[in-house]
Amino acid sequence: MTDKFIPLPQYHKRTQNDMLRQATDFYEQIKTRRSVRDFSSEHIAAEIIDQCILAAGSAPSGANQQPWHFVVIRDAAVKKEIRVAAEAEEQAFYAGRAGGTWLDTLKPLGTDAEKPFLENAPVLIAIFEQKYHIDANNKRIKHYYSKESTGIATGFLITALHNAGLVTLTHTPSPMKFLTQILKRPAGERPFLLLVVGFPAQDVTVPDIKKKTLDEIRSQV
Ligand code: IYR
Repeated sequence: MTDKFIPLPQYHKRTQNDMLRQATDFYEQIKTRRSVRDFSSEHIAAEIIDQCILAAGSAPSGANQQPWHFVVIRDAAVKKEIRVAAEAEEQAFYAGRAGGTWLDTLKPLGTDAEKPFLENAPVLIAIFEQKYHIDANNKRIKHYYSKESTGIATGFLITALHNAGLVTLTHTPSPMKFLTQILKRPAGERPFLLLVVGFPAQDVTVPDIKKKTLDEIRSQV
C-alpha cells in the first residue's frame, strides 16, 4: 500500500509504575465485561457504534489487507428475518445436531433455540471475513490470515463497545450462511460472527461462571 515510512505516531514512553497502573486499570475495567442475553430496546446513537467500528478497523491484519466488513443492522424487518433463520438452525442444533457432549458442555449457560435478543436488541453487527477481494482489473486478490485478522478486529470491537458502556453477545448460529443471503454480501465474504449490542434488560442475570486464573492460562520460561 505504501513504501513511505513515518515516525511512530503518538508514542510516548512512560515509567513502568505508570504502565503497571494503566495495565491494572484496564484489567479492572475489561474484566467486568459479561456476555448478556437479555436486552432492553433502548436506542443507541449511530455515532457511538461508528466510533467502535473505527476502533475495530484499527486492528492489525495480514499485509494490512483489512479483510473485514461490519454490517450494522437496526431495521426491524431485517432483524426478524435474521431471527427466523437463526432459530431454524438453532432448533436443529439443540434437537441433536450438536451432539450430547456439546449440549452437556453448554448446559451451565442455560441457552436454548429461542433467540428473542435478535429482535429486541437495538443493534446487531454482522461481521464478515473477506477471504479475497476483486481488484480494479477484475483479478481475485487473496487475503492472508483473514480469519485471524477478523478475529482480532472483533476483539477490538467487543472491547470498544464495552468501554463505551454497551453490552454484547457474541452469537454464532451455525451454519451462518443465511447472513450472506439476507445481507446480500459478495462472494468473497464469509459470515464470521453476529454481535448483539445494546443495554441490559432490567434486572438481567448472567451465569455465575469464573475465568481461569493467571497460573492456569500463563506459563513462563
Ligand atoms: N449457537 C448456539 C449454541 C451455543 C454454542 C456455544 I460454543 C456457546 O458458547 C453458546 C451457545 C446458541 O447460540 O445457542
